[in-house]
Amino acid sequence: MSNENIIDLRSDTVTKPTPAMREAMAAAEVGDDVHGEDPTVLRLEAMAAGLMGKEAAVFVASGTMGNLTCLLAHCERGDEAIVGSEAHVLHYEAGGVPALASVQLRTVPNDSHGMLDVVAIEETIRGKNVHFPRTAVICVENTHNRCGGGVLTVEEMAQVGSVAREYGIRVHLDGARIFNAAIALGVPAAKLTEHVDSVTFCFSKGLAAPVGSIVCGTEEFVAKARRARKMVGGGMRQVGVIAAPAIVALETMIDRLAEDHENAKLLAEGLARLPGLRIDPERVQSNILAVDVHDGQTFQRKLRDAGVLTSAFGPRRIRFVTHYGVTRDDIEDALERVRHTIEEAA
Ligand code: TLP
Repeated sequence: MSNENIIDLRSDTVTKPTPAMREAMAAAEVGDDVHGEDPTVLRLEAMAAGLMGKEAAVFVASGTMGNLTCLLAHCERGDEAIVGSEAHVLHYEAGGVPALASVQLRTVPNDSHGMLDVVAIEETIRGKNVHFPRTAVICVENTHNRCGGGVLTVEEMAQVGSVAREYGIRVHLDGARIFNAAIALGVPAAKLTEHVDSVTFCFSKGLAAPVGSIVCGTEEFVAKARRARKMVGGGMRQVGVIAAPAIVALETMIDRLAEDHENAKLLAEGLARLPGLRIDPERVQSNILAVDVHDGQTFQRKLRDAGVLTSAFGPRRIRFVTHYGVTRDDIEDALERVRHTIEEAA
């Protein structure tokens, strides 16, 4: 099958830069960013900090590097971080936090849209005892990838913040898709970060920039994260060439995420009507769909043969992600191909 015929719903990470991004890359003013001399990076960091309502920001290579540098900055060796049982940092970051930060990850269950039970958090926070690790930070994720793109509300973010404050613990937000959450709720992203000490978000997912994520927090925290970034080899040089498309992403790509959410709804409604697929369209809040099937591997293979690419959350749970590279017509086409695939198998 030719590439044009493939509908790639594996992830919003597959998005390609827009023409305006490519132009911005070619024209970017650059300098040595490790010396703090890249004007484009400085501009991007100031913009991102402003959008998150934080004092400062540091540009990093990826979402994984964002989470790792934040945990390095929040924790000491042997500390514990509370994370959701479905957290990206737990499942998909190659064990980097325990391996490289010497921080133990302790889970509390995520509910179906990704919220952590605050009573469970309280019960998990360690008391003072020579035997115990120190609970340093609570990590939340919004939107929540493995919880089907679930969105945590401003109130839910405040609840986590309030329990953390009560116990003198920091909160880190993996906001890889924070703007999807903000658009879904119709609130400025800064409302979702009011109660967190650090947030990382990605330019290279639904915002379609080719590379990069950013960490935001207080000046003091960002100075620590900047040092941690250097430690893990993330000090970059004339990096304005990749900061420039990230600026274009912030300027032009946030509002259009609503289209991805509409397409995800449309896809969910269509899939829900097909035999053998279980998904509740009411629960689709952003651009990620989790669909339950009997035999995920076979289903994925058949869809791939029909030119529809998906990814898997597990042997019986398939993920579809809508994004900039997929139009409403593509969604209708994909639904038709899924329907045909299921009919053929029957
Ligand atoms: N997620 C990727 C894969 O790693 C699974 C995807 O295709 O969705 N936090 C969250 C919530 C993420 O979804 C991701 C990427 C990251 C962090 C890591 O970002 P990168 O890939 O830039 O390291």
